[in-house]
Amino acid sequence: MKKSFFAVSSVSLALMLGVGAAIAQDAEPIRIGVAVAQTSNVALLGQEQVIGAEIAAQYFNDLGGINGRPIELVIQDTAGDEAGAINAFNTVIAEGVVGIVGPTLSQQAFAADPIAEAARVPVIAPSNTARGIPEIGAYIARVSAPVALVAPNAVRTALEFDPEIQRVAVFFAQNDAFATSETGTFQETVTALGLELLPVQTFQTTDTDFTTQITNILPLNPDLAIVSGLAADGGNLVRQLRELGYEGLIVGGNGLNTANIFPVCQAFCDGILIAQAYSYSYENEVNSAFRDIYFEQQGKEPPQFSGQAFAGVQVFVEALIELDNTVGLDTLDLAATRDQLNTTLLGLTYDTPLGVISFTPEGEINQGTFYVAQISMNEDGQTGSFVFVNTIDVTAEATPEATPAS
Ligand code: 1QQ
Repeated sequence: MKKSFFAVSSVSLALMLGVGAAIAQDAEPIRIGVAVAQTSNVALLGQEQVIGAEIAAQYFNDLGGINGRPIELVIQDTAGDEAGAINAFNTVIAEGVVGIVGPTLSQQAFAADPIAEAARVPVIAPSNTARGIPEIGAYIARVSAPVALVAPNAVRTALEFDPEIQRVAVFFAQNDAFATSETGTFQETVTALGLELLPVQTFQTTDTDFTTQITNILPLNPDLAIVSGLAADGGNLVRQLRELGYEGLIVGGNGLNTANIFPVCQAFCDGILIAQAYSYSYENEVNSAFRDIYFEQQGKEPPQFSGQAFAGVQVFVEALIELDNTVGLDTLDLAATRDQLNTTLLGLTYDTPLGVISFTPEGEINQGTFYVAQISMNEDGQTGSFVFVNTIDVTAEATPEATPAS
């Protein structure tokens, strides 16, 4: 596994060497907003983000916080819709956060990010993978790689598993911006691979019965089914596909990328292929520490949404330390801190649980390695795990200088 110390910020090096200062007793905390879904169906995805962000805050505070000042997370529930995300963003901005990690869905980001943009508050999107997120504004960046780069890997892996695949059934939730973006990528991939795209089936993220869509498509004998939705709807669709007799491979999109679908599709979750932007077995110091803390707390390996939320907090922490070292946080008021934090964070390189990452000037993530996992359900039909079945190293092809020195 790759271990790169290339172009890591001085902050990362200091953290790796464990030379952080201790937090002073009376030091004023620096507030970072975490606005993700803690209620509604979207909490199936968002609750993993809270865990990742909290572990990051604990980890970096143990290393001395921001040069001796502690980080304080201001965690605000967005629930699952746009209005909830707008409310949460307004609340954390009013509470004086220097930046926001959130929201959970792209659908929410398109509504809430313009609030942060107008207030000049930097946003790190921990799980907004639709096309067009960094382009929302100058203060919007993401640590969640776009589906356009991540999702095709699952289809290619399905073809490696079964080279006989020809006819592909595609389902997507048409009321969700991410699912609409992701299905576009899936459909382009299917066509580019020379496969036959069967008539595309649409649904709503609020749907629970998919009989119509499934009975439309099963007579056409699909060899592969691809589902772009969220966790509850996606899990139910998978379950009903199997109940109605579909036996081929299933690719699930990022909305199904959580063990929280296990209670929904139960034994029928078995075998779903899902592309990943994080692997718990990635080897670097920060991921080992994150993985250990997560495992101790949760009794299982950390999932992608927790890893990305950790990385979102890490970006703010390391950029704040850099800003303190270069300019001095005590010389800046809140507005200037937010403004300069945004500029600073876009310029650094970070050694995170996701690997070494940086940003384009627009705030798009540069990330080198992606993965594909397959769900393996245990005999009880209730518990299971994500088994990593493929690693795709983009960095090795694109930027050879970023490969390890040793
Ligand atoms: C998006 C997503 C979600 C499915 C992640 C929680 O990728 O909305 O962009």
